[in-house]
Amino acid sequence: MSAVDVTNSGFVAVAGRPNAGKSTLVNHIVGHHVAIVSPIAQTTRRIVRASFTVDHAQVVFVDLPGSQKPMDRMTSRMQKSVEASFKDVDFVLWVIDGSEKPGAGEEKVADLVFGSGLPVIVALNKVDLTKPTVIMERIIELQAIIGDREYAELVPISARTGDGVDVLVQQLVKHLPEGPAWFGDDDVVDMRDEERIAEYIREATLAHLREELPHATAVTVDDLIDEGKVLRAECTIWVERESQVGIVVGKAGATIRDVGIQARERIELELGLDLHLELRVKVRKHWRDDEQWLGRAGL
Ligand SMILES: Nc1nc2c(ncn2[C@@H]2O[C@H](COP(=O)(O)OP(=O)(O)OP(=O)(O)O)[C@@H](O)[C@H]2O)c(=O)[nH]1
Ligand SMILES: [Mg+2]
Repeated sequence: MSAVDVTNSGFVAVAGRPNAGKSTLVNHIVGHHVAIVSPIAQTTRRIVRASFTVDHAQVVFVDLPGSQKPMDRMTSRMQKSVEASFKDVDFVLWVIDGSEKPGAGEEKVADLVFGSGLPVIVALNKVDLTKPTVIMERIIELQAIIGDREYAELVPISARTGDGVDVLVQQLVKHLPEGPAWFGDDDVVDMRDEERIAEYIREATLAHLREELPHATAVTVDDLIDEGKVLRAECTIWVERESQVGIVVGKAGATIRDVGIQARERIELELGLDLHLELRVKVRKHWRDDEQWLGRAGL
């Protein structure tokens, strides 16, 4: 780790409903595609910690899975990891999809983030999809949900276009306590290569699969072999039923080939290496409810 001259630093839990744009926002601020993103809810399954350093200040973002009612052991573990993460952070950045009227889901997240007892900064996201007059309505609706609970700041932003993100970053930095650099100049994200590879492959499967299938897939890296000029990764895309294997493979192998191409391009770019990627598809019945398997797969 190369030294960074930092006087203020802190950990920020990035919380909110699935699809609010938490990971998109973290990627935008840290300037790297560290967290996978998709239009499908529950994209983030494992917590990603990523750092942003500016003017002697370092913000460590803790990008969380979206908060929602658990449906199986996996989603229940995800929700537990969200609650546990609040113990290790200095404040919460609550990201809200401002293109939708806030409802019962947002009320539950409000209880969660304010229940943490931590200072809360609110980012009203996706303002690129929302007319200025509607943004004002959203803020009023949100204030009704928040009631007399206090938040530190509320900043309208677009994680996609970057609108308002500078203002948000200024607010985050303003609230940082004194502290050292937790991340060096060169390490933006705290994940091992094999975890990142598994994530980028899953991101590519999310881009190519429809409906229920994305939730039924998981990715493991079975072997990473340094072959000198290239890194060879042998990976498995897990599904829950035999009938799903053919869907992931696609006609004459077209789908898995496209998944492989997208994943390899992303991995080579982000990890700065040449990759030889081997993908296979296997069935593991009910893996989403198998605690031991989830633990081993890092979920
Ligand atoms: N138009 C628009 N789309 C956005 C914005 N931010 C995020 N998105 C899109 O919203 C979708 C969800 O984004 P993610 O960053 O994966 O959302 P998330 O909150 O991390 O979702 P989970 O990991 O499932 O909890 C993606 O299709 C993003 O491209 C924004 O500011 N404007
Ligand atoms: Mg996410």
